[in-house]
Amino acid sequence: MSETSVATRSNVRKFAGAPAGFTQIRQVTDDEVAFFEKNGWVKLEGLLAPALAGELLKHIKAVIGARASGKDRYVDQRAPGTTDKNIAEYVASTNLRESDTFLDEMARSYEMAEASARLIKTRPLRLFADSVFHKPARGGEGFFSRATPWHQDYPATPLDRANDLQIWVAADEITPEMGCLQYLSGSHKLPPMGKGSAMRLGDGSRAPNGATDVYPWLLDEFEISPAFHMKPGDALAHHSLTMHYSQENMSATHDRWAWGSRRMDARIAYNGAPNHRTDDRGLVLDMPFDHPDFPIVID
Ligand SMILES: O=C(O)CCC(=O)C(=O)O
Ligand SMILES: [Fe+2]
Repeated sequence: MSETSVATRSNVRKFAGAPAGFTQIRQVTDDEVAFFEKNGWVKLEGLLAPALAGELLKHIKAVIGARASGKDRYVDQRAPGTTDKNIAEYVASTNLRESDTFLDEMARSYEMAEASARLIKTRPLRLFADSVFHKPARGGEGFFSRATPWHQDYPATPLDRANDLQIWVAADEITPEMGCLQYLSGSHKLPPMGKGSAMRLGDGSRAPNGATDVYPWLLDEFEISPAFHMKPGDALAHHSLTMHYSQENMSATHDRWAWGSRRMDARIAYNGAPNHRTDDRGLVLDMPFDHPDFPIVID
């Protein structure tokens, strides 16, 4: 842990105003907020104007390309010595904002923060992380081409309480067969039910479908939301306790490109669980993420 990464009074970034100029991001409506409250997810059609989605796609492809080629050292820095290809790919898919100013500004933008604050009715909010969700066209070997098993986001993160949400933006067109995110509507009222990677069958092997293999009653209790046809700039938002999954990308020709960013109640404290997004950044157990890497994005 480097001296400079430790959160001290002098290096804590207070809310200094979010990057301006993301006027191509619209605000959420009262109906969308009500839908989110009831279902734990909501579709935000045209959250980003198509031109901004195009810009987003350009930037995420550039970062992923640079990380895959090794030109960008992010994976070495965040997960030194990793030899597991899946872990390397997973780490490479997170915090693109740390390699790209445009993505950093978009992740910290007032507009994304305001949309998030309205949906979870919480202020102030901090940025937790951003991620790219790239499912290469069918035939891709990668871990992420496959179906994403049913999971909640909260259990995999070192947050001491579940009051945060992800906004998942289609950076390019995503047809239903390309693996749109789908939800168990209303499942945000569930307690945390285990990490996705901890979902095991009785014989100890990985549960291929995730939480619904271990708790099949979930599928009786909750309805699965449709696989939407997402236009570039359409978004889905979900609470960190909402169960979600996506099927594999069945397209033979089109990669699925989505960009997620996650904002949390700024009062949430660090619980110390290992996570490559937070390890060795100088976070303090049972204290808020009062650290420049987790900036307040709205007060
Ligand atoms: O894009 C996917 O398939 C998974 C996304 C996801 O799990 C999330 O946004 O939390
Ligand atoms: Fe997730």
